[in-house]
Amino acid sequence: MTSEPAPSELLALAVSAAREAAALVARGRDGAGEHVGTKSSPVDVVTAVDAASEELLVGRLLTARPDDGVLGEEGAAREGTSGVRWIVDPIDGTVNFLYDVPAYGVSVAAEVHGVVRAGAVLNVATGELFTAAAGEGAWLSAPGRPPRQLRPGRPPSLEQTLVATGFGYRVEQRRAQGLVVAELLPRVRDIRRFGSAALDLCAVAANRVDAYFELDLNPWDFAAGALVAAEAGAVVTGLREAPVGEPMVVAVAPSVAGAFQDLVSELHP
Ligand code: LIP
Repeated sequence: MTSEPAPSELLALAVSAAREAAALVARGRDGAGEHVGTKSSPVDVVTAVDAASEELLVGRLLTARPDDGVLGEEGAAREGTSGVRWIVDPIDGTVNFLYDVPAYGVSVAAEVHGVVRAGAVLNVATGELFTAAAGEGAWLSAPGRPPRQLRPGRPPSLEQTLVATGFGYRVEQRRAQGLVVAELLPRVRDIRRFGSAALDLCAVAANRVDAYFELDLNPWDFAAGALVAAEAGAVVTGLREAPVGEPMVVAVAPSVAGAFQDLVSELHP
């Protein structure tokens, strides 16, 4: 029985692979619109850069750790034998990438026997790197600035809570999600829709928003960002205390966690 790798060792590999993939994504930005396909709907886009980034990530991770498993947004799926599985989003925020909106990231998480133990989210446009290793806190490294440990905010009430959210790609799903936001907006400070679940979760960790919720995400959207938020000290759950991602991801500053979870539950009967 091989011993479990240290979270810090997995994080170092995640960061190294994410940096290489981010450099590839950055090089592909100006030609992003040249090879665009769609997936679940006409607005669920995938570019050739998404696929190339995932291919690079899988290659780097499995070259370094050939017995690991992997799951990626663009189709990478491999069972491993080591107990470690990499969960990767080659570009989270693909629509932002396509429009050159500076909020798209490479997300790499390492799961050990089903529990995420290390995560890295790198905003390609800004160079901001959000990292977390289990039990070691969450950190932000930004170009030209010293690394800082992340902590969520402490909003005093729901009315002072800035909330990020996101929407699916299917019309009926979006109609229902729009109705939820219409009910939620008068009861919180304001809404932000950045377009990347991974960066939304890191925003909670970095006190850039106070809460985030989103339905029907895929594991690659939130695996790394959820660890960053949790290691920063945010409350990270699913809907009504279900496991994260079932069927929703909720991340919220502890000072309003109960009230916000009650509000989200009320709006999703
Ligand atoms: C995106 C998520 C975002 C969600 C978008 C989309 P993608 O992932 O990060 O939170 O609202 O609909 O799913 O497709 O850009 O990798």
